[in-house]
Amino acid sequence: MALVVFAGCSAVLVAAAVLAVALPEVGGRESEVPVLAAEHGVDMGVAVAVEPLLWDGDYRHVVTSTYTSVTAENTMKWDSVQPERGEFDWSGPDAVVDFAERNGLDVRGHTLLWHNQQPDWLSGGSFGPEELRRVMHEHVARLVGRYEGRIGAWDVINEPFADEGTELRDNLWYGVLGPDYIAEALWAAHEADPGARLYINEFGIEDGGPKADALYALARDLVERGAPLHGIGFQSHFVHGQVPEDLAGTMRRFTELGLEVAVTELDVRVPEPPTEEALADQAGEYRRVVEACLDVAGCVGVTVWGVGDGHSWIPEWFPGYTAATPFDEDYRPKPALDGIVEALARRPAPVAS
Ligand code: 9MR
Repeated sequence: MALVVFAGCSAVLVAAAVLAVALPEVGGRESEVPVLAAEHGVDMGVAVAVEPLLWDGDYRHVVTSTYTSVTAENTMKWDSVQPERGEFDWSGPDAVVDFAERNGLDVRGHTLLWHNQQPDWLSGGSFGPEELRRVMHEHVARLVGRYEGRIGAWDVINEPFADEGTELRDNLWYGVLGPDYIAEALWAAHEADPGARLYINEFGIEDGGPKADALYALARDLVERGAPLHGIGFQSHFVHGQVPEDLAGTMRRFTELGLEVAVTELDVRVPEPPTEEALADQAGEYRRVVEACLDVAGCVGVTVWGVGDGHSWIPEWFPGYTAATPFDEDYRPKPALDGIVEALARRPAPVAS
């Protein structure tokens, strides 16, 4: 953007003008989010990447001024944490947890057992049940144990169901250990940190339907068997125009089992090019998702998947779609942020007892 500097204009004014261009609105509506979220007793979280967290002050500013919790977008996944067997890299996870603690943010741990982002030695290894069990227990014990008492909730199992349909996904764990790998991983995580809230995190369940029914049956079985399952994560990667009408209703089915729920990976992708109208509608969609969480007693919070549109997985994975987060590529708040604030401001906060 061209900046016209008039003769005689003081250096301070010029500096102020440059800052006004470079920084997101300080003290804008984003700063209302943490205050309102605290009144409701929920977290408003965001997925973070390590590099910009370390090197980009504007990125950090959005995180600390807007959100109350962080989820590591990639750096706590198996391929980052244990790239070679027995070699653990804590630099990324430590950076996220230290940053969160310095800034008074909660941390959600993501993720322990998943079919993606597994290192070659794991996905390509031909493990028998006993050895795979040992590998799983060691990874979970080291990772969860390292942050005992510091990471409040873990996505222990990520995406256990096939993309479509109602079958358990035929991943490494299922193939070698059978369906009980889920209970076993929950117990391993529980032993490593008895205070952590342990989740199954899934996508494509937000609107109810057969996949949600299958997850419900699994969750009920685990609860009945006394497994340490505490929550269900609703990933909530939505397409503009297709945000489900009754997310709260689907979440309530799970809270009736005594579980908590969370929206764990919210984004709403918009077709290119994003029009003003689409972004205005997207604001309403963000508002509705946050309202759904506030309307469910056991919903503990909403996490947005990406600090800004420049740090979103969407353009790479869904060519033709963009603008899925509440901040634009220059970290300027979008109407979606107003949607979040409106939801938090409109819904009455519970009266403290
Ligand atoms: O946002 C993550 C992206 O940077 C990675 O390339 C991708 C690799 O699989 O994983 C993305 O995060 C995923 C999350 O861990 C689980 N749910 C789906 C998310 C989007 O793919």
